[in-house]
Amino acid sequence: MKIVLINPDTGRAERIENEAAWPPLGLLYIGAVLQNAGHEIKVIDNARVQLPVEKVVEGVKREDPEVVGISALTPTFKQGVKIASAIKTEIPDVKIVFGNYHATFTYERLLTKYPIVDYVVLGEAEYTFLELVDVLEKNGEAKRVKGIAFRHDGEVVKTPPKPFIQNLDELPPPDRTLLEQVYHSELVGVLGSSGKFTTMLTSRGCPYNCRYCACSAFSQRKVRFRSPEAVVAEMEHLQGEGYEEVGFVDDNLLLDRHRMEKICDLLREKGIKLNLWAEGRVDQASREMLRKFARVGCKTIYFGVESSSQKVLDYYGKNISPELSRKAMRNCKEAGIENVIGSFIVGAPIETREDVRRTFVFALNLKGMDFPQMNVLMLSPGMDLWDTAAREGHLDEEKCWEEAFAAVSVYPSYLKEEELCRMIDRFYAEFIKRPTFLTLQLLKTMRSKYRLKIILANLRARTSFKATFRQLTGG
Ligand code: B12
Ligand code: SF4
Repeated sequence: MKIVLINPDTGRAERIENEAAWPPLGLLYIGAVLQNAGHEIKVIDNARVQLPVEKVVEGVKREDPEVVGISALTPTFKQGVKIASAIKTEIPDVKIVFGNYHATFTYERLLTKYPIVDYVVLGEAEYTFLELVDVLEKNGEAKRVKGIAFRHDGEVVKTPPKPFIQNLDELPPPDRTLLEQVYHSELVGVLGSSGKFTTMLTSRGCPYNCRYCACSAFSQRKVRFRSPEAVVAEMEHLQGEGYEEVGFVDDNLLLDRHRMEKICDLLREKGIKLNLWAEGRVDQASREMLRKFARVGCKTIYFGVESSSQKVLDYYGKNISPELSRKAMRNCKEAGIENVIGSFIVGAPIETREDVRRTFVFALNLKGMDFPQMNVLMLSPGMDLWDTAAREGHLDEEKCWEEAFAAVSVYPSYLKEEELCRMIDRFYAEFIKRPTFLTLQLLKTMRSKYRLKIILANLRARTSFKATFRQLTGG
């Protein structure tokens, strides 16, 4: 069958941070599995190419597919529906299938409100989508496919859940040739990678239960690991394909320290030289593992620091302390990781202005951290804080299910979203304009071939550091 898979844009003029920066890896996994079964696949990453709806539809019409799959995260859901409706108008017989986080958590309302959507694939989709396509091809009964939802006699029907893929090594690697564009990770308008960039994963799932994160519900806290050998074989292949930089997008990459060390050992043995990006928890930042990771090319690591207030960390269900964050940053510095980013979340309903300020002061003084990423706590379906808000009557799901909302606009809170955003703008300006920060980062950049290469890439692409600096400093 001919199948088009679409990663929609947000449809908003102002781009969400990083929206176009990283490839839609889920679609590339699905595409690889469907292709192996003989189907013909076209992927449109509209988050990247940002075409207007009519142009996307034109592209789809040219392919004349029997099935169109739409990836729906909360920020891209409404645009996904717009694109799907326009496609259905032009190709009425096409089957429209929605998947990914937002579709999985809202399938019932989605299928009730939007008759143009025929099926929702719930959760991990490679084999479920394949089975659904087979059933559609043979005019079989959809109810035999596990892990989907659809309308039947005016009712939304959900089939029994599909078990998770236990052996991730059996999956074919994601087919990155399905994307026409070259990706360079992008940060606030400047290129953030030294060369050709892609993402990959070494595991799926997370056993933790942070209340602001949908990964635990999506993976039902079940973790599955790829073997280090399979991970390294994929990286060797990527190097052979000319990739220079790889970002790991696992839910919880550093969970098993010994497995990480094994991956690093194998990368070293094979002489693989890629620049690597990773995300991790501060309680999984062992110095020995980080040392090995830095030695095999880990250049950038994001740590979820979240807050300097234990009260707020406990509210988030994060199970860490500010002291652990300090230690993780120290360990990264000692291990020689070049870019250490602390990711923070402010705007918990229980957080006062003073709490937020204390977190800013903490970030300003966090030794070893190169840059902070300060986020406002947003709620979307699938998160515990979303479910709690609905249960406690702070949020009417019937009206709100299609969008994300700042927690302070939902729960009774001390602060308003606009004030938080203003505080964050001022914080960035203060952070960046400190002479100590500027001097240290300048020195680090002058000593780092990697950073200099990124600057060169930006000069070649004529991006504007000035505009980014102005945006970050509000000036
Ligand atoms: C990499 C990443 C990004 C990248 C790229 C996103 C992309 N194009 O996939 C960047 C940096 C751009 C990004 C940005 C944002 N992200 Co993000 N991101 C991730 C991350 C870490 C990994 C995604 C990934 O590649 N996973 C690996 C693949 C294999 O899994 P997958 O995408 O889930 O795909 C599987 C299924 O979902 C399903 N599926 C996926 N697509 C489709 C389509 C169809 C048709 C079907 C049937 C099935 C299906 O099948 C796939 C294979 O099993 C996830 C968290 C996570 N660990 O998953 C968060 C996550 C997806 N991001 C999230 C958020 C909130 C954001 C931002 C809003 C952050 C921000 N404030 O700016 C933006 C929004 C960008 C946008 N345009 O929507 C949330 C989404 C929550 C939600 N309810 O939608 C997540 C889940 C993180 C979280 N903790 O909650 N993100
Ligand atoms: S924030 Fe990280 S550790 Fe917490 S549940 Fe999400 S993926 Fe797991």
